[in-house]
Order: sequence, then C-alpha cells, then structure tokens
Amino acid sequence: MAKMKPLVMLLIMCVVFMGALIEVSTATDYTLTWSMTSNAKAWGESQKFTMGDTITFVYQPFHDVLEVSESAYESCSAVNPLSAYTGGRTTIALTAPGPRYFICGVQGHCPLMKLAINVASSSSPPPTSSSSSSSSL
Ligand SMILES: [Cu+2]
Repeated sequence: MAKMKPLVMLLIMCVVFMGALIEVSTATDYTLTWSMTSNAKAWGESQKFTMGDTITFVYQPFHDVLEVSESAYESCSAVNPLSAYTGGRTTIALTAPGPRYFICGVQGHCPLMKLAINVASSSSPPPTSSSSSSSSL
C-alpha cells in the first residue's frame, strides 16, 4: 500500500476545513462601490445573496440610494421610492428572500447606477421562528 504523503494529507485537510468555514459563516457583508462606473448591475448578477446578508453601498454624497419596485427599476423612475438613503454609506439588511431593486435617484444616473438582486432563503433552518400572530407574553 502506498502511503499518502503528509503534504497531500495537509492539502485535503485544508480543503475540508475551508469548506466547513464557508458553511458556518452564514451572514456576509457585501460592499458595493456605488458609482457611475462601478457597474452595479453586473456586480449584483455575479453575487449570490442569502437572507441575513447585508449590502453596504459606499458612494460620493451627491449620489443617493433608492429602493424601488421592479417597474420603477426597469423605467429608472425615482418617483415614490420604497426607501431612500443618503450620506455616502448605506447598509441594507437582506432580511427576507426575494428580489430587491435599487437605483440612484440623481437624474441621468440610473441607467448606469442600478442594482437588482435576488435574495435566497437561508439554507439552515431558522432558530425558533414562531410565526404565530397572537402575542403571548
Ligand atoms: Cu448617482
């Protein structure tokens, strides 16, 4: 029988260990440079978001972050956004599964500054989520 070289063993252990790390770390904070040139749309399509993750928009203060409906996202409409954020740094918590849509409300920016994501439901079972509407104190 051929003995496995220690280096090979070590490599296998590393791969297993890293795999375990990825599984354990559930919440991820994604940082997005929110600018005319950062191509947020492509970035959003390349990432995999899961419930519990957060996205931090980092931007120049003359931009803003508007969370909008899908139709407003498609048409770049900044009228009546679901939420509006300013200040240069905005962290969005992805607390529910499903699609989310963000645009910059500054006129002319949206075609370049738009982000659509789809949040996957958490793979691990949620801890004691009693969804009863009755308030039992
Ligand atoms: Cu902008």
